[in-house]
Amino acid sequence: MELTRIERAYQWARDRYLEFGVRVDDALEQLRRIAVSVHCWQGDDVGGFESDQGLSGGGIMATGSYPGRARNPDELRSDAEKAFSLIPGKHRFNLHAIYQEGDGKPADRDQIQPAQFQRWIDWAKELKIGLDFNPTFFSHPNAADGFTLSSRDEGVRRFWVDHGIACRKIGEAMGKQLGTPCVTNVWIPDGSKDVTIDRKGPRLLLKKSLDEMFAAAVDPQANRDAVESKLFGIGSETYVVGSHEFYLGYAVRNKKLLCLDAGHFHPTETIADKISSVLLYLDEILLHVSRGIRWDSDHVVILNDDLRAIAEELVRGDFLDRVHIGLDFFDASINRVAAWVIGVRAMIKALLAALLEPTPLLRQCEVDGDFTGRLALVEEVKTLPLGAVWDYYCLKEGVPVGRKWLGEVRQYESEVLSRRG
Ligand code: RNT
Ligand code: ZN
Repeated sequence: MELTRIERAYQWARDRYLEFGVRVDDALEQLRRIAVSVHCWQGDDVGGFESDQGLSGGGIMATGSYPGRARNPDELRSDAEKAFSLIPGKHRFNLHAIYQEGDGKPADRDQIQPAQFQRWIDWAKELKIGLDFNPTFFSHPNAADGFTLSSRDEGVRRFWVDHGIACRKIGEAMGKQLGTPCVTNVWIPDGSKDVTIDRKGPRLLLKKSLDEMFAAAVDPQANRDAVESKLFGIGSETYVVGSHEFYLGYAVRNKKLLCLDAGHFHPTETIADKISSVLLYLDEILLHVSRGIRWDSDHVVILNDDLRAIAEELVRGDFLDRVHIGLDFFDASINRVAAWVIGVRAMIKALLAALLEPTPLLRQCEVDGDFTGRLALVEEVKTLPLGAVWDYYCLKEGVPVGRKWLGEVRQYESEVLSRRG
């Protein structure tokens, strides 16, 4: 019988890990408590529901035209629920301001209110999940010239400051109603394509705008502010106002969360190595786990070395309570529900692998100067039966084991997604 096969494999895996001093049941108990913030924007190619123009500007781009994109909040919720039903554990959902849902004409960005997100909040309540939030500083006429919070046009700058304040209040409402703090993450596309003379001016303006935005009183128990840096974007190759140094300094001085996006650094630079440094100076951080291929391409996250290194850092440094794990990818070339499932399951698998690592043993080798042993054991650990533990976890969490989830996504595609125009 299927069930006994999975359980038998698990028993055997448990013994194998125990040989390395690892207690698998404890690892699963810890894993169960980790909530990953699943980004809404994989479901509709970062289009949002303000208009049907889709993603525009902002230096980010979704490529592909796989059919079945969610066209409205109900479809997005239904797709997300499908994905959640195929992912073990309890997670969170991460919204952007462009996913507002009022009655009638959408409110402009500086006017949005918690009311426009009440249906999302009620949905989250029903699912017993937390929400996270993001102001949207792109896909808008006031962002057309590539400058928002650092705009030299005072009216435009003010508009975006007001948008940021409105979003923090929405985040506060989400956090209050759901009983779990909402992380509201600020990312702006501001920058320029070519030779830039004044690199200082826009940064002064951005600092001023952030100060104004964060001056508005919002309960930190309900809403946490994060700021996300970037190296470059399409159309902002030469200069990005909100660089890593800019936001690292800002976050440290103002006690904000720093958001590290895996695609926002030089291609050989990994965010895994930054975590233990920035957490010396910051209480909490946010991750945007992504997969850049040659550039910040936002490919679906898979279980590769980079992902494993991030998860290992969180476990080895005992950082799980101080790091909010968010995902950030958008691939329009494959089934979008499958993209979510693949990415979130990969993240959870990476965390499981890290929790199953015989860290004390490896650390002891290191402390003893036994680098031979350290390298040898790291290689041995790689082929321990992670898959058997993963299957058992899925079984116990009541989600499909192995590739069975794909059958469910295919069925959903033929019954639901393929009927969308
Ligand atoms: C863009 C940033 C940002 C966005 C989302 C949609 O480069 O990574 O986080 O991907 O806000
Ligand atoms: Zn990001």
